[in-house]
This record gives sequence, structure tokens and C-alpha cells, in this order.
Amino acid sequence: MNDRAKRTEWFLEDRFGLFIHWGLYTIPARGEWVRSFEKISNQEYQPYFEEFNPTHYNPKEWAKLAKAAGQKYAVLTTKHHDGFCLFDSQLTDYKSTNTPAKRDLVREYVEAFREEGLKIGFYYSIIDWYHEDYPAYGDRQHPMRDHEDFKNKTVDFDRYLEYMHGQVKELLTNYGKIDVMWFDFSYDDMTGEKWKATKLINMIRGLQPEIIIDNRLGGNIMSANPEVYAGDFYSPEQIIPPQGILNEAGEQVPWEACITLNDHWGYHAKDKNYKSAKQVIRTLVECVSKNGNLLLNVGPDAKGIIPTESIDILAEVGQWMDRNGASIYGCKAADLPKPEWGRYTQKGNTLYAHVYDRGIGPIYFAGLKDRIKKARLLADGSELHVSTPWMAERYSDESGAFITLSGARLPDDNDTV
Ligand code: FHN
Repeated sequence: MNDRAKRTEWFLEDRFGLFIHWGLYTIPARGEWVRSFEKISNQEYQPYFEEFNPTHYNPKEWAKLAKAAGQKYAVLTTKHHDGFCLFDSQLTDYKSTNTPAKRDLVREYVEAFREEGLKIGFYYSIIDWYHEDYPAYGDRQHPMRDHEDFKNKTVDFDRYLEYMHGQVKELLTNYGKIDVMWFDFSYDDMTGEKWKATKLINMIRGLQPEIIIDNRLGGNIMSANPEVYAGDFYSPEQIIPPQGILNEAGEQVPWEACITLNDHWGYHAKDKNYKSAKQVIRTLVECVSKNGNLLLNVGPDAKGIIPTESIDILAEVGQWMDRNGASIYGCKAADLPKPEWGRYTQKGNTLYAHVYDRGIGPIYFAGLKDRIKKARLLADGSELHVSTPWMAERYSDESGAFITLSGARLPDDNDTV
């Protein structure tokens, strides 16, 4: 088994994680790009730094919420594009321990989630709108390109890279074993060796040999080219790749779709456009049915409180996962075409049929004639009579949510049943 396969074994088992976008932008409460979209200068943004004090921040509650939702790992923004550090970096004063919070928010997150048994991920923005040596490349990446602060200003980008690499070293040295390093993001010609990615990756692998790294230091979000800095997994965002993601040899590669619960990553007070729990469950099933993971995002507010809507959705997803998690954890795409009534996931020679729509009459398992040994409803373990090729009505669930069957064993050559 190659190194990447070994590193990502737990990732392909766990399948479902929590993404957490949190920082100073929760005070304006108009999403994490507010500085760029509204061209807010460092000076105009400073009051948020001077008042940031999430009095209700209790990562133990966050960790319990994630665990109850069936999530097995988490990824917290340690620094987003605005350059504010949620950890006690020795390389900057722009950090949570210098705000009224006076707390290393990352350390508390690590301790709480580790105590609940979840794996630990760090999101780190390689884009930095605060650091004086970050180049004003294009409006999209820098809000202040045409601001007199930057006109005719020369930057020492190597000094920025020293800072960026140094902070990654702090994060991977001072907080124990870290499982995921989630960089964000390369763009235009700012990719790969422009970030000194090979040097950075070699340092990371030296500090945390088992860590997995996303693909955003090099290539683009969906690139399948196996560049060294393409990392260990691909990171489609707000989309599910139609066929999963294949490398140039046509092999499935590890990938993780990161998706918001409403329309924003960072807290937005007016964004009430939340997905339903059923939509989230179907998204998770679709990801796994295509050999992928789901990293589902919450955006806590300035007080450190996760929005009630998000809490309710995660709780409902957790109830489904409690009964149907076997059809997610360690599962992958089935070696069958997608059925018209829903989706398949598979683990070994156990097939999981996620029947979304009851439709009319029993369902038809195309291609499985005489191959189904037995079927059980995951929700309650009850037996389902299977008259091949038809599945009895027994499974129908008026809630229309959907059903996950299991035990439709696909006998293989060694099957003894
Ligand atoms: O610009 C960021 C955005 O704020 C958010 O963090 C997402 C999450 O993957 N990544 C970038 C957009 O691709």
C-alpha cells in the first residue's frame, strides 16, 4: 500500500467531518469575505480586533454536537484570509490572545475535540489580507489593491512565505498530533512553488508524518494531476463531482466535498437559507456513493455560539446516522449502476440501498437477480422479504425521508452462505 493510501485509510473510513469557519468577521456578521467585498481597510477592521470576545465559546459543546451528528473529524479555521490568528502565534500580534478574549481558541478546540475522540484538522489560509508583505494580486484576492496603503508599495513576498511557513510549523509543533492540514487557496499563477509548496510539504511531513493535506497548495480545486503538492485528497467546494474524482491513470482518488449549511461559510446574521437535514443526508450518501467524504460547515457567531438552525440540522442528521451509519462509514461506490430510485453504497460484499423515493410498488434491483442473499432494514434491523428481483413493499417509509437497506449481500466467489 503506498504512503498516500496508508495516510488516508482513516479518512476513507470516517467519511463525515465538521468544517468550522470562525473569526473577527463574525462581528460585522456579513460573511468571511466582508473585508474584500466592502473594501474595508485594516484601520476600519481594527475595532473588530479590539472588541472580539466570544464569551460563550465552549468547544466541548461543539465537539459533542459533532460527535452526536456522526462526524468523525473536524477542521477549524486557524487563520482565514483576513489574517487574524485564532492561535497564540509568536510571529504576529494579530491573534486571539491579544484580543479581549485572551484565549488560544485553537488550543481549546484541539483539547475538546480530541477528548470526544474526533480527529483534528486545521484550516490555514495562504492568502493574507493583513500581512504587509502579502502582494496585492488582483481584486478578488486582495481587498485593498487600489488603496493608497498599497499604491507603489513594494512587498517582500519571501518574508511573507517565511511567516506563512513559520505559522504552519507552529501549528504542527505546538498542538500535538494533527490529522488534517487544510490549505486555502491557490489561484491564477499563485500556485505550487510560488508558495514554496514542496519545501512546505516536506516540513509538514517531517513534523506530522501521518497527516493528510488537501490539494489547494497546487493545481486547482478539482485538478487530478498527481503533483506532489496536489496533496492527499481533492477538495471540491459546494459541488459533488458527477463521477467522483479520477487521477490520470483513471483511478479513484480520495476527495472531500466541503459544503455550507446555508449560503455562507462565515457567520452571516441575515442568511437563513438553510438546507434541510434530508438534503444533508442525501448529500452525504451521494458523496460516499462516489467514493468521497463530506465536510459540512458551521459558522459560529461572535459570541462563539453555533446558530440554532445548524444545531437542529446536525441533531437530525445524527439521529439518521445513529441507525444508518453502517451505510456510510468505510463505504464506497458500489460496483453497480446507480438505480433510478436512489443510490447504492457498498462495503465489502454488503450493499446498502438508499431508497429515496418509494415510487409505485416494490423496487427493482437491476442486475442483482438471484444475487441477493438477505435484506435487513438498517433503521430497525427488521427482515425484508426479497423476492428477486423485487423488493417487498415492507421497506416503504411514509416519511418519504428514505430507507437504507443492508445485508443485500453480493456473494463473491468465496461466499459460503
Ligand atoms: O475564500 C474561501 C472561502 O472563504 C471559504 O473558506 C472556502 C471554504 O472552502 N474556501 C475559499 C473559497 O474557495
